[in-house]
Amino acid sequence: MALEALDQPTSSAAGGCASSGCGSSSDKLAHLPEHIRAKVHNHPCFSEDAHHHYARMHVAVAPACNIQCHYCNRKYDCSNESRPGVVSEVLTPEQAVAKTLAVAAEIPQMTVLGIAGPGDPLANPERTLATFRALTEKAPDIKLCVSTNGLALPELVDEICQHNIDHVTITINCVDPEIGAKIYPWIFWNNRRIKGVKAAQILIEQQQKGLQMLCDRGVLVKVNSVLIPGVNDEHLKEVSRVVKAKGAFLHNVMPLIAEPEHGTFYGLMGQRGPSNDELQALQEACAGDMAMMRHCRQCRADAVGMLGEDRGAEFTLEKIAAMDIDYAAAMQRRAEVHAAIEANRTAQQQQRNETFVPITSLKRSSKPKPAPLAAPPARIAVASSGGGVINVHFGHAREFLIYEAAGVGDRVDVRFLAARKVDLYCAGGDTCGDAEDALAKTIRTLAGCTAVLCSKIGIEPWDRLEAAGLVPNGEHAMEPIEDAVAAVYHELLAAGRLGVEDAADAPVALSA
Ligand code: CLF
Ligand code: SF4
Repeated sequence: MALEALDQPTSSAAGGCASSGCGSSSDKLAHLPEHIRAKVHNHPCFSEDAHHHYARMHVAVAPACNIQCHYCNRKYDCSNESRPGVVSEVLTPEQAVAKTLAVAAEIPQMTVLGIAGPGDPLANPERTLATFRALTEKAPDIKLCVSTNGLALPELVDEICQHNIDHVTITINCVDPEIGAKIYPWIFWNNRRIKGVKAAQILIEQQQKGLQMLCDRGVLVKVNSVLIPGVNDEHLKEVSRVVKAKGAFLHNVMPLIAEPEHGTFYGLMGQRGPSNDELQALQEACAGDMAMMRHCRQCRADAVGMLGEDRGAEFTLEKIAAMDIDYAAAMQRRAEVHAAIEANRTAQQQQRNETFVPITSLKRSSKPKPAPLAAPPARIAVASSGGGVINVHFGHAREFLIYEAAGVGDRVDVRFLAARKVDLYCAGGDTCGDAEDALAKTIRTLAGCTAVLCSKIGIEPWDRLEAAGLVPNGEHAMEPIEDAVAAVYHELLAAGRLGVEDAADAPVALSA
């Protein structure tokens, strides 16, 4: 089952969108068979559009690991999915089930329960499978998901398939044992520690075997790869080609994060991670072979909430014990919330279609000329906390979503590129004392962007953004992101901010 793409890589919009190719995930997934669409439609990791609307949670039930990665020191969560340097509290399966039911009741848009650490879930099969077993029975409306290094996968595929698990992630950093030996110093295999190229070879064989078995059984497989400059950067294109040929659904290339304070081998030896541009270039290079995930947030092994947020502190064991959960009632409420979300997604799609205005109809000159062919791309940063709309004050943004808009023929293509985390610029109260510094960091994080869209922005950050060459914009609050990005792209073109010298040749702003 090899599939070409998950969401279309771009949507087309012109102050709305072109009548073809834009819109909600239902449209973006239209090329997929119905049973596949049903599996990804509300999975926030497997569908880019779904991540604006639905949440996930992880339960950290798996402490042990059966391999060693050079980007891990085991004090922290498994770095194959998690941002290095965070530590999750290990739960028993019973505690994990109680927590999942509590979160499902309190955050009804949570659709997926994943196990991703803090070690390798399949190196802890009893704990992982006991959790899945109980949740299959008690919360049948929650999708189950697991992330693994793949070493123990082939032996557990049949059992995984019995537990209603439609989504598996395998971290595959290489398909060449020589490269693997530079990433994995050892594995624990058949009660022995095996080192070097031999260890990497076994791991790779197990990963590929497990991938094939899952694909043969119709399970959707996402492949995570950690991009390690100078080690596997060039090689990841080959990885993408190989896993696609086996039937992997999605490839998530994540940046290595290696800091000396994490105490990992790479961190201590000064191995650098990739820059944003290097990561994007590699994603583009792999995208020719298969659909790429670009919205990963490298979550904690106990993350709770929308992908960009973490509400874990609301669900400590103490707080859960004090909750009285009626899950039958919660399921009813969850179904209602999901129906409302779907109605909202459909309405957003309809709005886009109705507001579509082709670039050629927005000319200032009386005689329409063709739009600048391949008008230059612009990166536009967006502050959003979900719902697919611009709804976060600049000073409250913890991350910005980076979109790229480009004029192609008579339309604007809008595509999502990445999420970039920032320090909170304004948390209110006394914490704003450090705002100056945080703002400087935010501006650095937004390097390469032309404009920043948020629901509101103060005068001081407005001036600082302008001084840094960025165009701040708070005029599209609560508008669908892709529509707003397309509209602002028009405005930038009309204002000559995108290198189109003759303003008469540029489309006018939508508001003109
Ligand atoms: Fe969790 Fe992973 Fe399942 Fe998602 S996360 S086990 S597939 S439910 Fe998602 Fe988080 Fe990235 Fe993982 S954003 S780290 S890809
Ligand atoms: Fe660490 Fe995860 Fe690698 Fe195990 S698989 S060594 S927990 S990063």
